[in-house]
Amino acid sequence: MNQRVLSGIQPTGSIHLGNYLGAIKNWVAFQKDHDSLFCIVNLHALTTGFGSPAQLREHVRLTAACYIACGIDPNTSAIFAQSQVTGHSELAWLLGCLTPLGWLNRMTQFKDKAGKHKEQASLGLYGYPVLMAADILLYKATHVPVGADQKQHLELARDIAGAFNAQVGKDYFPLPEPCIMGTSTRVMSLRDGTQKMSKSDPSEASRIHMTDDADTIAQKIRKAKTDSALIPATWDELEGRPEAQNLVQMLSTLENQTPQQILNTYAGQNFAPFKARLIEVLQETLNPISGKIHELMTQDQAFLETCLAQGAEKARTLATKHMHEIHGLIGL
Ligand code: AQP
Repeated sequence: MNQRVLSGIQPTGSIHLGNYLGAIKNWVAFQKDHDSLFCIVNLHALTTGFGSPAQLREHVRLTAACYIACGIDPNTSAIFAQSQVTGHSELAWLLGCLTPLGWLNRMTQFKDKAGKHKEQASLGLYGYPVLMAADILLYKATHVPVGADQKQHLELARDIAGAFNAQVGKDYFPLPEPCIMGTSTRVMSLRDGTQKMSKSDPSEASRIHMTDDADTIAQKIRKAKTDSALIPATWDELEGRPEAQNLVQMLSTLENQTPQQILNTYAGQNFAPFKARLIEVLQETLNPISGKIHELMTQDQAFLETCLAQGAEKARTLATKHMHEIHGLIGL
């Protein structure tokens, strides 16, 4: 069977370091030897309500620019907006008809996002994981590189694929493999080490954007919350110090070292020299990326539009073939 990779990011703001280390960095590695599709999930972005149409379009372009600047090659991987392939929403409906409410009721992301106002939350937010399953299964993707926060949704996608296969009496959908890789599968907020770094956090200081300039990176890392204890010699001694754990994991991923190797270098010191190195390595990694994003957004909008159109065309061809087969299996 063909190995195929699909993943995506919501165009809900500027891509941050968590998106990069948890997802995009791994996509770049996968695209070398896998048929790859990288979606900009603008339908998912509507699950918390409609915003400004102009801003949504701009965020789709910004996300595409970010994918390319981070190393996704639009000549080999399809980069496209989810809304440009109607199969995503159609398959979400069909899969929704097979998904028991009991499965959806277990989803922690819905509980977190809906909070105390569950009755006011939209059907879209509730059905978010079914749309995500459709994104993956529409292309019969076999591998889905994501951050740790998406693990539960991917398990659901596998269950839904299994339910469809059982219903039609055929192993039509491959069961997609979650690929949660590396030491930064869950990058935490710079202000609160118990919260995930996320685009929707109201505090800009909680995250590093891929578009941040060198000074902004330095300021955010200098202000990043730590504690007054020294850096210990072993990982176990970081127990109960979530901010310190987060920064050690971040540096270890960026330096391609294990967290223990980082601790070996900085054990017994305060966070000043550690943070100085983290700033340096973040600037080295992000400066070329932010420069490329800026160039694409200011001088190369036509190129971005062409990449998105070509990516959508490639995705649509595959989706149309699969939707035709799915119609046949169901009797539509
Ligand atoms: N903090 C993170 N650490 C590691 N991986 C992460 N991902 C997201 N945050 C982290 C991974 O990035 C991909 C896209 O996720 P997303 O579009 O849902 O990103 P977000 O920044 O979490 O988006 P929002 O709009 O701010 O949503 P909420 O408020 O729900 O967090 C996924 O592979 C994800 O795992």
